[in-house]
Amino acid sequence: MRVLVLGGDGFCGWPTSLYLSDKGHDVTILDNLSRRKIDVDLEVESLTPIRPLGERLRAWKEVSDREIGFVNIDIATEYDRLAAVVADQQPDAIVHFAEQRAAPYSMRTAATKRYTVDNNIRATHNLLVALVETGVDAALAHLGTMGVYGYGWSGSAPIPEGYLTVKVTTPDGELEREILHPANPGSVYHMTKTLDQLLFSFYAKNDGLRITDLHQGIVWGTQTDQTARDVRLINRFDYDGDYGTVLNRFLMQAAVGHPLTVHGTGGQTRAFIHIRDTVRCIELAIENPPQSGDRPRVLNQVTETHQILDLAKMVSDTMGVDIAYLPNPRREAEANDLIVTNDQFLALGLEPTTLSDGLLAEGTEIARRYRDRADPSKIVSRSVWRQGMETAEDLLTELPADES
Ligand code: NAD
Ligand code: USQ
Repeated sequence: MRVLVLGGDGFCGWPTSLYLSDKGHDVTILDNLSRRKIDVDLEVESLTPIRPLGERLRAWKEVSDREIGFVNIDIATEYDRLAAVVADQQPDAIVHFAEQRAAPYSMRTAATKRYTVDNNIRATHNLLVALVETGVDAALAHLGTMGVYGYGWSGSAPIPEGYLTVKVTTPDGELEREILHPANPGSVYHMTKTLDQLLFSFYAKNDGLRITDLHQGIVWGTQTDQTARDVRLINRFDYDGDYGTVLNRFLMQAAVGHPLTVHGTGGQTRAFIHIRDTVRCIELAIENPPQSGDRPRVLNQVTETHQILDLAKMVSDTMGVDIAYLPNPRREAEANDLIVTNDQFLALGLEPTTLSDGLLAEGTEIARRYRDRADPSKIVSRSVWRQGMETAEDLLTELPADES
């Protein structure tokens, strides 16, 4: 298949590009490298020493004898170029990762809120319009998020895959309908993913676009079989308070001897998936697209759920670090149940990789190897959901600066 990977320089996009290339697909990355620029603005770097994209691509050619193309393009602002690439490449499939993906970053300032909405919504809409205008019948797989459903809305009822059956009482009796699951975003970032869903519904209905929306949980891990083949292919590992996600943050914090930064009580339950399963799910999604005329297919891309405090205790017990209970910078439920349906991926053949000592050890090993690159002042999350919220600032002096 000819595949365009939008956002192919990112944490999920890079290993996906390599995986699909390894499987014999003809891959072209479209990316504006904005994620690398945000690191510069935040004065932080991936814990792992990621190489410039050109070097990554040359290294991949060397180790695999396969080429991955690259177009440096802003999907959100360069519509004409995007449409020209789509028309020129005539892709069979497009994987859309190209959005600003950090909830704390999206809540940081007025500017980052506006950037997140402008970037994400325009990128998605430009892509949909480009498909309609060029008439290219590519299968589109978009990375959405479990966060569109919100947490705790339906108590202990399992979260379905995208659609909810509702009964409406009318004068003529009871109507049964399947509707998009009510959206209940917890951040400006998550809100953009709920807006994406409406764009997909419209373009699938109006133009027959074939769209799969992957409601992915929190991705953890770093390496895949492909990124591990050469140090120049190493994947990014975000650990800072805006972009680091919780389990990778805990592994890194343990490696540098920083108390584990549990927000609030740690009673929040979230869905997780290892990066190795992310790349496999993308392959399954583009190999099994919906038909033209179908509504968007929604797949919950998750393999397990965990409570944050349980994860912290697990890491604390194995690595001997303390847990710090910090004031929660977010507005979110202190505790929630979460049962998620992921039947469709299981039926398509996904064999879930679940949290295991081996994988945790691998993460810790990477974090230890590169711990000298960590800036301890960037660990605690300072982006707050509302001005005036209590933050961990007061506790910062009590946390060790660096015990590595
Ligand atoms: P990332 O920030 O590492 O990668 C995103 C890539 O998209 C970056 O390389 C960035 O430069 C590029 N990009 C952003 N805006 C662009 C634009 N306008 N034009 C061109 N390129 C642009 O993020 P990630 O962790 O790889 O996440 C990828 C996708 O998966 C996101 O849409 C995210 O919402 C979703 N997702 C991620 C996770 C996770 O835990 N990382 C979980 C669920 C869903
Ligand atoms: N948390 C802590 N301590 C930390 C960091 C986070 O207790 O040091 C808590 C948060 O308060 C939150 C939970 O852990 O309750 C998850 O936070 P996170 O930063 O790991 O994940 P989140 O902000 O939800 O976002 C990440 C990705 C996003 C993706 C989402 C999937 O950055 O792109 O969409 O996971 S999901 O959470 O399923 O919506």
